[in-house]
Formats: sequence, structure tokens, C-alpha cells
Amino acid sequence: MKLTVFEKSIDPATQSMLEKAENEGIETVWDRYEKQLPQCSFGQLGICCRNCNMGPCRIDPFGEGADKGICGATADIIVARNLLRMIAAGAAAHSDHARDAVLTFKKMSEGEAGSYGIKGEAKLFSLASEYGILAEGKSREEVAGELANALLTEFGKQNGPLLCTRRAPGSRRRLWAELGIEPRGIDREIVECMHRTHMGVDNDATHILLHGLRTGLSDGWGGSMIATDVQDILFGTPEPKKSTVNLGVLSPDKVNVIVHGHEPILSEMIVETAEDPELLGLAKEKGAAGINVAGICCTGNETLMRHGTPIAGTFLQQELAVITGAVEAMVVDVQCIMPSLGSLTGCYHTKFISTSPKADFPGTLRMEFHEEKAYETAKEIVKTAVENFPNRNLEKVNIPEEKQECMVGFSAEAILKALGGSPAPLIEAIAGGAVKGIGAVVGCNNVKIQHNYGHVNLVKELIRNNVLVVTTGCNAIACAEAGLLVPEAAVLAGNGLKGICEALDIPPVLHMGSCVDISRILVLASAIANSLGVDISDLPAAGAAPEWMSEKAVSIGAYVVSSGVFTVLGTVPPVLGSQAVTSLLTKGLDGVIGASFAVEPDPFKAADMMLERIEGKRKALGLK
Ligand code: XCC
Ligand code: SF4
Repeated sequence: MKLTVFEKSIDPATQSMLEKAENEGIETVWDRYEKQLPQCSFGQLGICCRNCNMGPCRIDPFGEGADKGICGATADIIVARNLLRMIAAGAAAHSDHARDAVLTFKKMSEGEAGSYGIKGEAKLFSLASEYGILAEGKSREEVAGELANALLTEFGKQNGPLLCTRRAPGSRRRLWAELGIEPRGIDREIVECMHRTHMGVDNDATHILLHGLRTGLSDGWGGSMIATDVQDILFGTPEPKKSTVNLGVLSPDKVNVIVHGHEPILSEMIVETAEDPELLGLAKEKGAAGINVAGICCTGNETLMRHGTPIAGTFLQQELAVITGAVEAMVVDVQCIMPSLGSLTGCYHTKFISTSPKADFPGTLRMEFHEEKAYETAKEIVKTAVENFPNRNLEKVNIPEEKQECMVGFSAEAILKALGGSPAPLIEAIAGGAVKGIGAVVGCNNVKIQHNYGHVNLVKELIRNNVLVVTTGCNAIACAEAGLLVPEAAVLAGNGLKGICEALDIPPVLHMGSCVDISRILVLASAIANSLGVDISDLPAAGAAPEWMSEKAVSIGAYVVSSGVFTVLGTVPPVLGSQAVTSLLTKGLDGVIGASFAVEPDPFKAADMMLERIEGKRKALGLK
């Protein structure tokens, strides 16, 4: 099977770079995908186990061969354990990111993170009071220090519940408590996943999955929420602003520096140093017209939301950015960074710079990033990029024209502000039927789905049916590329939603940030539910991850559903090898926590499922 560039992506910029790659004989993620086909069906079904060295074991899905592992583990047990390990990895990724943000915050409060400060003072004080810290008579730094310690405690706590869960409606919290899935400590839940899945520990699928929900909750209402909060204090809470996206944001005559990964701790500093007069002078000396910083994946979303820094692309466009031949430095931290970038950058002049003490890749220039010398290191990194500018091979340069305007920066705070201070106008619009409900559409790209096809069509279908969409992560970037994040996109919305967007001058699709910022969606949903006096599961809302691929997305799915939001997955998780697990996830959960998963690769059908759920919730609330 050989896919054409048009089958690989719906995005013209992506298609043209894929053509360039073919012409230059450069391998991309799609080529490697084709070489993996057909993919292992034991893996796809989730029925292979390597959790001990009597194995590996696999279950015969046709019921002819082995129906148990050597220890006696059934397909149900193996599938559930494998899923729990995915949740653990995803929750760990988000929460360890959060831990680093808090540690930076703590160092900042002690005056040991020179270049960082407090840009979100209001958030500092509101969070401090939420954590019971008295601010009176204390300096900002003292309050920050106490808050940092309180936040760090959330990671190592033995007994819950995590304090952020107090933001959830009371009925939801009581349900979690009754089910015994209130998250206790962030690290504790993740460690317990590893313990339970060790050979011969937890061997009941339902029991295993309930802990999966608890671990997910420790991410959504713990790690991710803390990451968002602390980053807002350090860098400011996002507010609406304009920017541009897609590969066309790369500059033909400026030094292009790409920040890729997830932690704004790094990308914030890079953005700042790009305005350093000394570096700008050096750029001029090297024949460049300036320094252009552009993002990829969620670290890009972070700087986009706070500074309007342009975004060069989604997860599946990371290699294509290098293939433009116009990138002087690809600077990465953690998560979603393809190790292929090492050999790929070797084919161009691009410097591949890894910065995280935790993450290295083949072929990188290592420039480890530490808070104490953040500005200096960032400056060194950008200087390396500037000095690389003369090595750009003009014959290899081809930057796609496509770049799209977008309006971003819709934190929960910004949305409430746009509504005039309370969710009341939105609730009225929902009650009156102008807005049918809210769709949260998030998540990655996945080569198994035509790039951006799932994202863009699902979202278009929702807004056409008067569902206001909130988005984060790569879905947000995909929507931006398709021109859905501008107020003018209201013409694609149904009449009711269109009227609201025009009145408020907002897009029908609101960019709420990076993947850890799905916590902002939880906060917004709670604010709406609380002001109606209902549970989140009563709201006319539904979620989707049309092209998800990462383990983080599995953790997200676990906490979104546990928070009461029906969620449609566009790619099939590796669970179909167990009837019991599949039916629990897609049906059984509904009776337990008021929401469940569905799997539907076709975005139009997925939209229908979400609309049906939204209609059902409207009816239950007595809305027409
Ligand atoms: Fe990664 Fe967050 Fe997925 Fe995009 S969406 S591919 S996780 S960057 Ni979260
Ligand atoms: Fe096989 Fe059981 Fe060991 Fe898994 S834990 S590898 S099923 S013996």
C-alpha cells in the first residue's frame, strides 16, 4: 500500500512538503508507518503480556490456541493491565511536567531562578487563598514559596483527596468518594499502577480499571491542573490575541528557531531571547532579517496562547518543518518529539538541540536547560541558530505559502471575561437553544488517520449544529490551520452559534491551550455545572479525540470520562481483545460514573454520536 500525499493529509502545506520529501528521497513518519503494515494484531488487541520473564505470553483471539498466559492471566486481565500501564505513563508525563513547573516556581520564590518572575499576580493570590495560605503581611515571593511547598505536597501525599478536586461539583466528588476513586497523591496513584500490574498482583479487570480512573483523575484534577495554574502564575494567564499558523509562518529571510515539546519553562525564555539586541545584531551580521521563533505541538501552544508566537504545525508536521530546509534550529524538551529528527536534521543544515535533563535523542546537540541560567542557556541556543543561518542551502529551501490567521488565548478566565464576568450569558444561550451545547475536541495526530481530516471535519460538523467547541493540543492547531479559529469562521456555524459569536466577536472554536490545559476545560465545565447546581455529567456536553496517539491521551480520556463527559475516540485503543474491558469502557461505565467511551474513526458519525448525547442531556434538563 502506498498512500498519495493527498491521502496522507488534508492540509495543502503538508501535502507540498510531503512531495518535497519524496523528491529528495527523504523518509517521513508515513513511510515508516507503511513499513510497519500489517501491524501486529496481538498488539492491536492488547492481548500480549511481557510483565514477567516467564512470558512473553499472548492470547489467541480466535479461541483456538492459548486462552491464558503462563501464570493463568486471561485476556481480560492482560488487556486491563496493559491499559492501566498506558494511563500510568500518560499521567506521569503530565504530572512530571507539572512537578518541574512547580520546582521552577519554588526556585523563583527563593530568588534562584533569575530570569523567571511572577507575571500572573492575581492568579498567585487566588491560588494561595485556595490552598489556605494567608497572604497578609507577606511579600509576593513569600506567598509563592509557601504555595510552591503546598503544591509539592500534592505529589507526595498519601491521603487524599487532591485539593484541586474541590473545584469539581459536590455531587461529582461524592460519587468519586463512594466509588473509592478519589485521587490521593499524584505520585502515589502512578506508583500503584506499576505495583498493581506487576506479575501476580491485581487480577480483576474492573478493579484494575477503577484504579485507572483514579489515576486519570490525579492527572486531570492534579498534575495537569497544577501545571496550568503554576504556568499561569509564572507566565501570565492567557488572554485573547491574534497569531498565525502552519508551515508558512517560517520566514524566508529570518533565522527560524522552532520550539517543540511541552514545557513553557524553556520556550518562554527562547521567545524572550529572540528579542535580545545582541542576538538581533548578530543575526544582521550573518545576513538575516531577524529572528523568528515558531512552535510545534504543545510548547508551541503555550507561547501562542501567551505571546501570539506563531505555530509551524501539529505533531505530524514536525519532520516537514525540517524538510522546508529553512529551520536553523529545532529546539526540543519533552514529549511527542520523534527520534527520527536526529537523522532527518542530518540531511539539512538544521541543528537539533535537546535541552531537557530527562530527554535526549540520537543526533542532538545537547544544551541542557536549568532554571538558574535559563536566560543564558536560551541565548546560547538562539545564538547557535543564528550562527547556523549562513549554512542554509537556498537550493533546498521551499517554504509553503500556507499560513492562517487565528484568534487564541481563551483561558477559562478569558472566556468568563468575554461573557461579562459570569457563565450566565452562555448558560442562557444554551437554555434558549441558540447554543445546543459544548464540544471539547482535543488530542494528537495519528498516521492511522488522514492528517487533520478527523479533527477538522468533526469540529466543523459540531459548529454547524450549533455546538460551541473548546479545543486544546494538536486539535487546536489543526483547527487553526483550517481557518476555524477566527471570528469570521462563524459563517460555518449554525445560526444560533453564529449570532453568539458575532455578538461577542469570538470564533466558534475556542483555543484553550496545550494538553495540560484540558484542566481549563474541567474548570470551565465545573463553573457552568456549579452555577446551574447540577453535575458535569448533566451538562449538554461531549468530548472527542479524533486522531489521538499518545499515552497521555489515554490518561486524559480516563479523567474526562470520570469527570462525567461522554468521549468519542477516533482511533481504536488496544482493548478489543477483551470483551469485558471493551464493554465496560463503552457501556458499563455509564451506569457507574455517568459517562463512557465510544470509538468512531469517521468524524461525521462521531459528531452524530456527540450531538445525540448532547440532545439527550438537553432533554433530561428540560431544555428544548
Ligand atoms: Fe502530543 Fe501535546 Fe498529542 Fe499533540 S496533542 S501529539 S500529546 S502535542 Ni496533546
Ligand atoms: Fe505471561 Fe503472566 Fe508473565 Fe504476563 S505476567 S508474561 S501473562 S506469565
